[in-house]
Parts: sequence; structure tokens; C-alpha cells
Amino acid sequence: MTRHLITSALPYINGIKHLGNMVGSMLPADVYARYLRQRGHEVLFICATDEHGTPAELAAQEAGLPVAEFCAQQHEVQAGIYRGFELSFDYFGRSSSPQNREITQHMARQLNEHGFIEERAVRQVYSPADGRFLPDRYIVGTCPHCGYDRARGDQCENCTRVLDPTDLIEPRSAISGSTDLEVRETKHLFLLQSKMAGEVEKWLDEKSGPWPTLASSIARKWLSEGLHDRAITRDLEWGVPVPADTWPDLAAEGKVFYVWFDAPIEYIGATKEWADAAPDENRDWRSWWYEAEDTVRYTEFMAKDNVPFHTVMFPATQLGTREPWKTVDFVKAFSWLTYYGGKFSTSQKRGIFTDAALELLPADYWRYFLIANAPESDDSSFSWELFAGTVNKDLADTLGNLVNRVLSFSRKRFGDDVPAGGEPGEAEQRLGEEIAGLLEDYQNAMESLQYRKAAQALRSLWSAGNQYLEAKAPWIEIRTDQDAAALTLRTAMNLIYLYAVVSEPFIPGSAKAMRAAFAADDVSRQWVTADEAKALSFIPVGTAFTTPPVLFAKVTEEDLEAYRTQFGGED
Ligand code: B3M
Ligand code: ZN
Repeated sequence: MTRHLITSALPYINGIKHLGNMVGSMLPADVYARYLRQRGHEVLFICATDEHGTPAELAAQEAGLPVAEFCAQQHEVQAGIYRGFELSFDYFGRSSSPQNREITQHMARQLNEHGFIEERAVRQVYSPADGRFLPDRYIVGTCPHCGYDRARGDQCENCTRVLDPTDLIEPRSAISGSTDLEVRETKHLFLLQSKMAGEVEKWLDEKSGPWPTLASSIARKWLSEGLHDRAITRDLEWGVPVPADTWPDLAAEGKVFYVWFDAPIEYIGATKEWADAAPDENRDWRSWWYEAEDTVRYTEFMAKDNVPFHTVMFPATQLGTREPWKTVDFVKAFSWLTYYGGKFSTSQKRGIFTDAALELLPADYWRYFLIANAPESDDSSFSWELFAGTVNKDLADTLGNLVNRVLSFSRKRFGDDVPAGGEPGEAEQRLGEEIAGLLEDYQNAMESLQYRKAAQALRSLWSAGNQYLEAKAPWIEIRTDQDAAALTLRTAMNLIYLYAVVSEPFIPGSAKAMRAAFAADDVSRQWVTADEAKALSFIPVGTAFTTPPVLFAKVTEEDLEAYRTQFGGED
């Protein structure tokens, strides 16, 4: 069986991520990883914090901490939140790890050996007061277009125009505020992407056929605009140092690699971190990445703005080493989740952040809502009204209510064990057929990574149980025919068990609680076949069960009011 390598775009270290980041990479990757594991595949699911670059340095400065300390702290904070969301990473690494440093430097040397890296002189702003070259973002001044007085050297946050530091009026250092800036000549390494354009295009032709349009069209657009050589070093204190054995001058000046050069390499780096974390387990990190083109299927998850780096720059890096590194097979890209149609923004603290979300409600509420409304081809908009509607209808009414109603009613009338009596008839047969069909829809959607469709199928599975229950009405059957009521309840209990198994990728916590209701849970069971779905006989008569506490509480009008006040609603 194919082995599945899954990576989620690496969340940046500069602050806690919002729900838009969650739904655009880590969460769908987790749902897929869980599903594939259930289907018996070998899966390696890798993620890490992306820790280098200017925003990390600036955030550390703002927090008044040395950057290494800041990153170590923030890594733990993010790791804790992702555990709270039940993201089942096999490893959650750090791009500042020694492993990533080693592999990044190795790849740079290889690229250099094959003529894909060149040292070039560039003119760059130097600040004598700070004793350093200033990267574009470290220079602030007045925007020549809109007059905003804190525009950064790379972009004006106010009017979003892309800038060059020399465009700024009254430029000054973001570190010291010094206006004594001069332009000096320095050297940087350039990745000669122009030399690789043909090769990358051929690679893309071979690979991108099955990708969703969102991913392939962005990749194509970048290529058709022409691949430019790109500076892959920066003047920063924090980053993967340029290796002194190959570039002594640049190393002496303290140059480090550009964050987008080492960040994707951290997918490999984190795999090595995973192996190194358990030396006695003989984890073979290389087998996932090296000479693995035919034995591993590699799927990447990311928001659309990350697509160019993953479909052009990273493959160019890998191919240019002339070593057999595994390249991506399937790119699942996402559009934006907006907050009432506007942007979620880390810097402006607008929208819902992952830590705040977990303080409000358990992970499953968010997981289900986000995946069911995933911005797969278009943007989708978060609103508290939509959130409450989805939770109340799908989770509380359709799934949760069925579970609690069936188990507590059976308990009241038949005691603590799955009741005996009655023989499955036409209704049960029809239900079984329907369930098997919907299960197939669900599988097809998951296999093709269509999340909204998968959620839809799951919802239909839950609804089918409700319809069966409503039609048979065991609370009425019981008045005249105990056996008939027992059959209905027993069938419904088997449905609950099936839901617990197949809903696990979406709502792992609740799935566990549902399975745990039955004393005879066959813990080795990972999935159900079509025949098993038709038969609906997982739980033998006489099995003891308990009624779990209410699975999903409804979001009330008062809750809604409070959320809107706390987080801001429409405007
Ligand atoms: N950290 C994306 C971002 O923060 C970036 C992803 C890296 S993936 C290798 O938007
Ligand atoms: Zn501006």
C-alpha cells in the first residue's frame, strides 16, 4: 500500500493563529490524515512552526525578548493550542531546529555545485546607528501614494501598495528610529530560477493534472509571468546561517537564508526531527523523502497565497540539488475564510483566534463548522449566526440529539443493555442500503479531498438515522409492540456506533465518547465496509451501554449576543 506523506503549511511564529489559518491548512490536513489512517494506510503527518524572518524578529522585539527565547515560548503556545484542536501531527517541529539548518545548508551547497546559486552585489540600505544592513521591512517612512506615515519598506499597510525602501519619504530605521541611512553595496546569494524555468514547467505538467484549479492556476500564472532569479539571503540575526565552508565572505557578514528558502525545507527537517526524537524506534526519515518518488504519495495543504512557493520555488530548490528528493503529488489549496466578509487579521486582532475559540467551546464544534464551510474554491464568510445555525442544526439536533434520545429512551424502557427482540425487516434493509450509499459518497469525497462534499455526506448519514427513527417512532411502537421498539432502538444504536467510527476525522472527541458508550466497542475497528453498513450489526444484543452527557450544547440567543459583543460582529 502507498505510504502517505502529509504536510500542512507551517504556521508562522509571530503570534497565535486565527481560525482562517486553521481551516486553510492544519485542520483539513488533519482530517485527511485521520481518514487515511482509518483506511489502513501508513501516514506521516508533519507540521512545524515557521520561525525565521523579519516578522519573528520584530515580534520578539515587541515582546521584549531575545528572538530565540520568544520563538521557543511561542512554539509551545501554538503546540498546546493544536493539541487542544486534536491535530494528530506525527511531529510538530521547529524550522529553527539543527536538523533544518543542516538540510537547508546541504541543499544550498548542492544547488551551488550545480550552478543554480550565484553571489551577486546589490545596493542596500545601511544604518550606521544600528551597525547593520536593514531589510526592507526594517525601514519605515511616509507612503508616497497615500501619505501613511508608518509605511514599511516593502509594502504600505494602509493602501497595500508594494514599495521599494527608496520610495519612502523621510525613511528611518524601524529598530532605532535613526534617519541617518545610507546605501551601501553588499553581496547576496541568488537562486537562479530563470535557469530552471523549463524544468519546473515540465515538472508541473507532469504533476499538476489532478490538482484543484485553485492550486494549478496560481502555479501556472507564476510560471507564465516568468521565473526570476531570487535573492535567498538576508541580513538578519536569526535564521539558517549561510555556510562558511562555501561562502566565507557572506558567512562572515552574518548573512542568513531567506525565510521562504528554509521554511519548506523544514518539512524535511521536521521529518528528521521526528526520527531523532525516538532514537530506539529506528524511524527512517529518509525513506519518506529520498528516492521515494514511487513509494510515497505526498499531499500538501496550504492557503492560496502560499501556493507559488510550494509549486514553483520549493520544487525548483529540490530539483536543482540534482538529488532524488520527493516532490509534491497533490496540492490542496484554500481561499480565505473572512470574518463577516472582512479580513481576519493577526496584526489587527480582528476575528477569532484559535486560543479564544477553544476557551469558548470544545474543538469539535470548530472542527465541524470550519470543514463544513471550508473556503475550498471561493472565500467563505464566518458569522456567529452561521456558526450557531450549523452547530445547532447539524451537531446538536441531528447528531447529538439522536444519540441521547436513543440511548436514554432505551435505557428507560429496556435497561442497561442493548435490547433483544424483533427481526430486521424492510425498513432496516432500506436504511442499510441508504447508509451504504452515503458512506460511499463520503469516501469518494474524502479520497478526492472535497471537504464540503464530505461534510455534506456525513450530515446526510446522520439525517438518514433521524428519518428512520421518526418513521419507526419507537416511543409509539412500545405501546403496542415491545419487540418492534427494541429492534428500532437496537438498529439506531448500531447507527450511532457507525457514526462514531466514520465521523472520527471531523469530530474526534465526540466520536470517542460515542464509541465509549458501548461496553463492547471493538477498539481495533477502524472502518466499516459497505456490507457492514448494510447489516448494521456491530453491537451484539445484551451489550451494556451508558448514556454519554449531552454531546453538543446548543448555542443560545444569549450566547450569540455575548459572542458578538466580545468579538465584534458586523461592521
Ligand atoms: N509560514 C505562511 C504564512 O505564515 C508560511 C508558510 C510556510 S510553509 C513552508 O502565511
Ligand atoms: Zn500607502
